[in-house]
Amino acid sequence: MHQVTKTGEIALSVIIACYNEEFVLRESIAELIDVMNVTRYHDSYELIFVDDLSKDNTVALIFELMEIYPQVKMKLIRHEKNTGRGRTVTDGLLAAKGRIAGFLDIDLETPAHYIPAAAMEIERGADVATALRIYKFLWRTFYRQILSVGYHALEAKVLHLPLKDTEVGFKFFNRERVLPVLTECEDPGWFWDTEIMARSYFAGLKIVEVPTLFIKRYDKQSSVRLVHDTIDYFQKLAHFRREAHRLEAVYRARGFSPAPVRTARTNAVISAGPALLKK
Ligand SMILES: Nc1nc2c(ncn2[C@@H]2O[C@H](COP(=O)(O)OP(=O)(O)O)[C@@H](O)[C@H]2O)c(=O)[nH]1
Ligand SMILES: [Mg+2]
Repeated sequence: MHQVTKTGEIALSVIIACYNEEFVLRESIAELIDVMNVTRYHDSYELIFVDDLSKDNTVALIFELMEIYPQVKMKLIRHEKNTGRGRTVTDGLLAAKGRIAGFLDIDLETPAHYIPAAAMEIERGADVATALRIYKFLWRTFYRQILSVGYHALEAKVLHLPLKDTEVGFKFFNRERVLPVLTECEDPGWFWDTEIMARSYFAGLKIVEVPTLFIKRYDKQSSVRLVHDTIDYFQKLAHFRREAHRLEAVYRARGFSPAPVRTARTNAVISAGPALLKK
């Protein structure tokens, strides 16, 4: 399944959506590059930074990182207006060159070492490999977990979407297969994550959920405004319902039914590292 990559060709694009990342960027990029360098993609990956008009020193730091790691292919796209996470990731995906392209939140709450596992699923024929967060139980994150479970129960009921974690900031795609779906997505913000997953599902793309350990950080503040963003989400979900049902009807009228969503075996995740190590 693994295709041979010609010298200089990009096999994997990692998009880093940046918004005020000064606090985490240097350490996270070091960790990400450490991971990439031991994979078979060590000489065929690119990092695409998309800055969503950060107010801190993120952009200066990106230029610095470009100098620190001259051997790593890096690109920077800068927004003139703050657009939100969805639009930011989209711009990265549109600029990506890799057969496999995706993004991960650069606070690395879903650690970078799951990238090989996600890439492996795409190499094996999945169109979308998305993280399925496994949380360590903590009272501090309990309300977020409840919200997350509630949201996905609602998604299943309202959108007929059988996915367990659509909102995670860690998704990799077969780039060519997802492009038509990507251009249909409308929401520029957080709801984009639901939209891309729903549209992918109803376009018949093969989705794999990869269980990943989620390590919540307490040394930084979340940019999610819990009450505001939750209300926003529910409104958008209600609004998107009609579109999801339309997509489902169109798809079924063509005689198809959506591909079953698969959960990657956890030991596949563990074995993905060595399997993808460079020779
Ligand atoms: N492009 C863009 N990214 C944002 C914006 N707000 C937050 N993010 C990014 O979205 C990611 C997830 O945010 P985070 O604060 O970690 O949320 P949490 O993990 O859900 O608590 C981080 O990489 C943020 O920098 C925004 O306005 N634009
Ligand atoms: Mg986070």
